[in-house]
Amino acid sequence: MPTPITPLIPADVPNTHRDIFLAHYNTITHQSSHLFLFAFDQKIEHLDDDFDGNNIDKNTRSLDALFSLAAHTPIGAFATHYGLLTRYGMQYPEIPYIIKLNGKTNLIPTEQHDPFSEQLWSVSDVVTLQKTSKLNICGVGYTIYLGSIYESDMLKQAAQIITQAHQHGLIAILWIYLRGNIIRDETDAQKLAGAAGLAASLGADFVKLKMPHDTSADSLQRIAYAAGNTGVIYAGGNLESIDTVLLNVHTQLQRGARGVAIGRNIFQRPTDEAAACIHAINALVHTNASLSEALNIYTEKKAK
Ligand code: FBP
Repeated sequence: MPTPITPLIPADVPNTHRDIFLAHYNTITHQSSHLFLFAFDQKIEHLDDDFDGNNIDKNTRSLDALFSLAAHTPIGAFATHYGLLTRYGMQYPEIPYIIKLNGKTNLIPTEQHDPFSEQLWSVSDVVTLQKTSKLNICGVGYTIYLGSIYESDMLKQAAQIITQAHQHGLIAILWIYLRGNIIRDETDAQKLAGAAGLAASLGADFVKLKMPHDTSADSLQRIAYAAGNTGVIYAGGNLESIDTVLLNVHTQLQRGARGVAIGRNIFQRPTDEAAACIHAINALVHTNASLSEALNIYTEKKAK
């Protein structure tokens, strides 16, 4: 297991909801305080770009196949938009869910207009859905584009969502991307450390960031320190070889990250490889496996 970290129950979680918060936290972290999110918000964020094309396996076109993959593999939680959950969640009630509450497409380039990702659903929508559906909804997610001229609007929405989520015993996760016409480098370690500290200041339980281009121990540890007791998890990015994916995850975890949030590097592979990839990442994130152990797990699971 990774070094145990006592789960922190934020002060804005009422006494009546502390056990519920802890149960959600332990579910999505497999009681390790480390988080493996299967990120699946791309249907809004990238429209159909990630679901068809060269090197993208055809199974990726089936939403049922993707929910089924999440249901039958050891992910920490499946992060998806509220609308998709209402359409597929009841068929896959065993999945722990994180519901993304805002979103925007990739049609308008940043050079033309700074990004603003508007809130589309509220925490109270989530709480109502949780009560009526009895689905295993463990938390909510929200994206901020730091450096956009609209960042103050997104900061306010994020702050309100985190507070309301905690009041209902839900985990709050921020996706923070450095993006806007003043941002020259989305992977600058100093600014990413700033984003990590900002997430802590808003009260987030986890913050998802892009990996800095400087992946030295100093750089990644600086970001982890800046986040304090908010867990830093890193995004996956474009499809890469399995060796590269597992090496990146291993390096991030060794250098202070508390997990990963990966989408395309899982779902763009054929189903057997995607499942094997999830098993290998789970071993790294939740059970502290070595890189060679994770690679062996991948090979064994793929062969089955
Ligand atoms: P991937 O692993 O597919 O990169 O997903 C991680 C993610 O953060 C998604 O949650 C999100 O849709 C996407 O990356 C955003 O990427 P972009 O930098 O293109 O906006």
